[in-house]
Amino acid sequence: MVRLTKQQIQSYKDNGFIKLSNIYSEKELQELSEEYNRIFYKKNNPGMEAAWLGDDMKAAVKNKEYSVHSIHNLQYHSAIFSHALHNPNLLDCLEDVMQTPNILLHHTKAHYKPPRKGAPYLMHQDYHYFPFKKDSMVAVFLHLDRSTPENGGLCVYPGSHKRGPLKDVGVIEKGDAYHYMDQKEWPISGATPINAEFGDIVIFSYLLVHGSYENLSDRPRRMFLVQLMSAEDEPVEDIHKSLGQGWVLRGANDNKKASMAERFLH
Ligand SMILES: O=C(O)CCC(=O)C(=O)O
Repeated sequence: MVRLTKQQIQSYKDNGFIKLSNIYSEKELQELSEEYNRIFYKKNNPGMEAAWLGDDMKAAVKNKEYSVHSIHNLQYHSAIFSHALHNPNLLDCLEDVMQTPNILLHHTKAHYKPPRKGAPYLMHQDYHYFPFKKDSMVAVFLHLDRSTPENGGLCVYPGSHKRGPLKDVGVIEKGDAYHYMDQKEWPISGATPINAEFGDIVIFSYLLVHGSYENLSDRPRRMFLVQLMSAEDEPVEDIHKSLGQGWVLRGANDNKKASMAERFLH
């Protein structure tokens, strides 16, 4: 059982994020790491390219080539990832951070930033991708490599979540929407880097302004991300419907309709 201290909960409230170690065992982390590599290698195809597009991205990388490979909904690819979603230490911490015993899955994804040309993520709030009425949404960012600014690690504007939804200046390119902040107002260079060891997680609010650096180093940067919401919350818009959305990871969802007519809805 891993419960957060009052100070840790307060730090999350003040900063909008918290970094935690020793949530997963060494054995679990090794299994996750090996399975991650196996899946990315076995399923490798050009459709996994997921780096953001647009002029702001080109400017951020000074017109160099950049790339990030992504697989979504990993629990549909391997039981090792479904198992990771049910980790009791993780769910204990999430209960403390989210202040609810009823926790639902929104979606999962993995970003593999290759060495030397790993794409940055411009500073953004996840809110704009999937707004919810009570802003209960958090991300769990599991580091599967030691991460620093050199290999494309995460960075944040601490406390920015308190300002609520901020102006989004993103673009739509080739039919996909990319949501991010005005990069002059919220430059990556002004953000606070989060240095993390293999296995560390960062839990952060979907209102926290965050991004990540280019990977110009000679090592990869792998991450697995789980997005979750409270069962007491509901979406503002009918968007971003991922496989497995609404799966109850802890507690119960008493708002879930039980009629036959709605059995195929998610
Ligand atoms: O992969 C990363 O470094 C950042 C990903 C991210 O911020 C996001 O998907 O919202």
